[in-house]
Amino acid sequence: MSPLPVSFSWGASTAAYQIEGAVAEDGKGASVWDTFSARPGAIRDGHTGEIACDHYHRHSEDVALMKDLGLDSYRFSVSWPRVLPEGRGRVEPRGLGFYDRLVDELLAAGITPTPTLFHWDLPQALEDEGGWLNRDTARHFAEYAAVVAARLGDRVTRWITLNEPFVHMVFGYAFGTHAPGRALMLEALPVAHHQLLGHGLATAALRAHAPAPAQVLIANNCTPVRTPEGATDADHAAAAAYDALHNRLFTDPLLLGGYPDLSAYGLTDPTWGGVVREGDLAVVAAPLDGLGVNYYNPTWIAAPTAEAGLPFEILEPDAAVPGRPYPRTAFGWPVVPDGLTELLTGLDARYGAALPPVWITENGCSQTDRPSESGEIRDEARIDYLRTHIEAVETAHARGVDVRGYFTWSLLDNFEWAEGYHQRFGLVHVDYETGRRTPKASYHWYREHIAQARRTAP
Ligand code: PNW
Repeated sequence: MSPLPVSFSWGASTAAYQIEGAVAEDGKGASVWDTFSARPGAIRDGHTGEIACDHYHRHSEDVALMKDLGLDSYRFSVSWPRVLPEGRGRVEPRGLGFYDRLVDELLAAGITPTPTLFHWDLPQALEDEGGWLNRDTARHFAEYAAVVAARLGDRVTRWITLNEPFVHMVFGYAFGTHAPGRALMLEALPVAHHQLLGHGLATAALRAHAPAPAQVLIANNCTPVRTPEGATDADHAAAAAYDALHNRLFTDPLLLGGYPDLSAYGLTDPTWGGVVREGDLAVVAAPLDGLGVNYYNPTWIAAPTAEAGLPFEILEPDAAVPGRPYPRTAFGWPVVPDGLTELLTGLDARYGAALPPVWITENGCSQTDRPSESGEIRDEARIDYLRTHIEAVETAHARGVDVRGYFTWSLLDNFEWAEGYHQRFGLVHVDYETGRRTPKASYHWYREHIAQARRTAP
């Protein structure tokens, strides 16, 4: 396997609501996740992010773990309502101060801070005005980006605007299984455009307000779309329709300046009924310094069996690929490392020179990790997962894809959204009773992997 270059960046990711806790401390405003997790039945077993990993108070201990791990970069998210409790206007200095100190601690540990500005915790005050269904939210997002850039941008040089606008639109606004809990189905589509517009406006704001040159990325959830064996033309058409919604709805406007054909969804008006306005696409397509890719698994698609509804059907992997069961994570997600090579080489083939350097901004697996009697956590399946997915990145790199870094999801076990604390994705185990951190076997493996990659890199 051709090794990754010495400049390759090894990292780990987290997100504010999933780890910080301290949801009402130091003047923080409410976010949609504070509201949603208080809703009976919204989250498995009524869990909330109120305390989470208590990272807000234990950040120094967590940075020490990252330093020991040997990370080059750490991807975290800034909580918008910590910085702007009402979503706009008044800045809360204590909230901003937290990230200021975190950045200093990371830099002192030799770790490149890679903040994401929006990882789903919209200020509730903005949700009350329509959230991402309201075009104004895009403008407020850019104002918030400017505030953060002015404060951190002398030291932070790599930024991520949004995390997974697709998953946020679908779970938050189409199905309602995530905050803000709206079930609008295809009526949620404006959420995609307003997030992308916000991304474009924020990109300009970061470049204008950060004292140091700002590299700007976006982190998309990407899935290679597969069809079952013996697929028909109708199955291939369904797969193309799914690809347009999950992947190309975001990468096409960002990289090519236009939306994909959405006629399979009954959308033929290029303005989406006035949502996409003149000049918007040029804002969205502001040149990116990198594309962040969050990869978990491929999606198998067939033609819909039911009348009406969506133009595709998502297949269970075992139904799509009979006789070859994939290993599953605790979440039930199939483990398919070659899907990551397929995804990366597919992006390269589709976008060519328009594809900026790629960072894997999330990749990881949930397991039911429990300390053994001796206190060790032997998460061998996670080690396999990491090793095979990193090899898949190496293969894509050897095939010419300009991939610059790999961030595993996640540094710590954390609040897994609608699943509460039931899914553990961390390299570090968190005891939610005591807050105690215990590095798992995968932590030690990743540490060794990073050290060895550095020693042997060309
Ligand atoms: C991502 N899916 O979410 C998020 O960026 C993280 O905050 C999250 O903890 C992580 O992946 C693990 O779930 C996803 O159903 C949520 O395909 C759901 C899906 C994918 C990503």
